[in-house]
Amino acid sequence: MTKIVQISDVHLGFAYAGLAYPRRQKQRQQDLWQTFLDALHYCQKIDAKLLLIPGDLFDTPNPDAALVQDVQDAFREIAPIKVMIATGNHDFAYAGSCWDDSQKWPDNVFIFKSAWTQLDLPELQLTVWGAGFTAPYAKTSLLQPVPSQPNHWQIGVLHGDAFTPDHSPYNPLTTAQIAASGLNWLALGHIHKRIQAQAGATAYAYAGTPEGHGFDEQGAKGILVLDFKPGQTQPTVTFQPLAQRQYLELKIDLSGLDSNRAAAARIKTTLAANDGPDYLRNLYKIHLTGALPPNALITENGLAAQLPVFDLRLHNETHLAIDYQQLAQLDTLTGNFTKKILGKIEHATDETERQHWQLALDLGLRAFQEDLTDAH
Ligand SMILES: [Mn+2]
Repeated sequence: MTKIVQISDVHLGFAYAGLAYPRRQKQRQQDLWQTFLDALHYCQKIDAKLLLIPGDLFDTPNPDAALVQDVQDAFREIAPIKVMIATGNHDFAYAGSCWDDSQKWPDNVFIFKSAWTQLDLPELQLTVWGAGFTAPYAKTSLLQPVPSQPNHWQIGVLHGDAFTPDHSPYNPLTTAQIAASGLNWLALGHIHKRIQAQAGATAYAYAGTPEGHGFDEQGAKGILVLDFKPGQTQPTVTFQPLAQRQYLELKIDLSGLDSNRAAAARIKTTLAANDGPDYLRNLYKIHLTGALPPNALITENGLAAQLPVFDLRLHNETHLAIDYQQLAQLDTLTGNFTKKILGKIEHATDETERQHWQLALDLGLRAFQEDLTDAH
C-alpha cells in the first residue's frame, strides 16, 4: 500500500486584499501558510511516500526570497517524503526563477519545470511524469503518452485545463488525450475546485485549492489522499479537509422581524445550524431577504456589530411588508410616489434595476413615514 498526497493551487504569497474587514488580512495570510504546513504534517502522519504539487504553489513567478527559503526548509523537514512539483501559470519557471537548480531546493524535491519528463521510483513500483509552465501561457498540450508497464503505476503531475480545452491557453487537455496517456493517475492543478473524473483507463483529479482565496472558492477545501494498493490499477481517493476557514454564501429570510437584535438572533441560529458551533471563524456573504414590517429598524451596520463573524458581507434584499398596489390607489404624495416607482419596477429591464427601484420605493416610503411621525 502506497500513500500519496495531492495538493495544488496553494498560491503562497497571496495577499488577501479585498476582505470586508481589511484588519483580518494578516490573519488570512497566516491561515494560508498554516494550511500548507498542515498538509506537510498530514503527509508525515499518514506515512505518505510522495507529495504531488501540480502547480501554482506560489501566487507569482517571483515570490519573496524569504518565502521561497521557508518553503524549501519546510520540504526538507518532511524528508524522506518526495515532493514532486510541476510549475503552473502563476509560478512558471524561467531563467533565474525560484525554481532554478541554483536555488537550494532540498534533495527530496523534484521539479518539473519544462518539457514532459520522468522520475523512476522502482522501490515504489511507480514512475512520476510531468511538465511545467515556462511562461504565463502554454497554448499547446504538455501531456505526452507514456508506456504502460504491468505492476507499475504511471503517475502524471501537471498544471492544465481539462475542462475547457477548446480555447484554453493554459495547457489544454482533452479527454481523448488523457485517455490515450497511458497514465494510471493524473494529478492536475489550475482549477481551484475539487473535481475527479475518468478518461479511458486514466483516473484524474483536481484537488482544488486547500484554502479559499475569495467568495468564488466556497465551502470545504483540502487535499487528496491517494491509496495505491498492490494489484489495483487505480488508487482509492479520499478528500481530507484542511482549510482554516470557509467562504460561505447564503440567503436568510428576515420576514416579520423588526430589530437588529431579532435579525441577528435569526442569522446566528441559521449559521450555527448550517455550519456548526464554530461558525464564527468563517467568512460569510449573506443575502437578507423577506418582507419587513414597515416600522422595522434593521441596519447593516447595527446588524454587523451584533454578528462577530471573521468576515461579513451583507446584501440587503429585503422589502417592506406593504400592500403597494393598494397604497398606489391613494391620491396622496405617498400614493403618487408609490404608483410612479411601481411603474419603474414593472418596466425594469433586469433584476439589478428591479432591486434598485424596490430599494428606492422602500427608502422613500420610510422617509414619508418618518416625516409623518417625527414631531419637529
Ligand atoms: Mn491556481
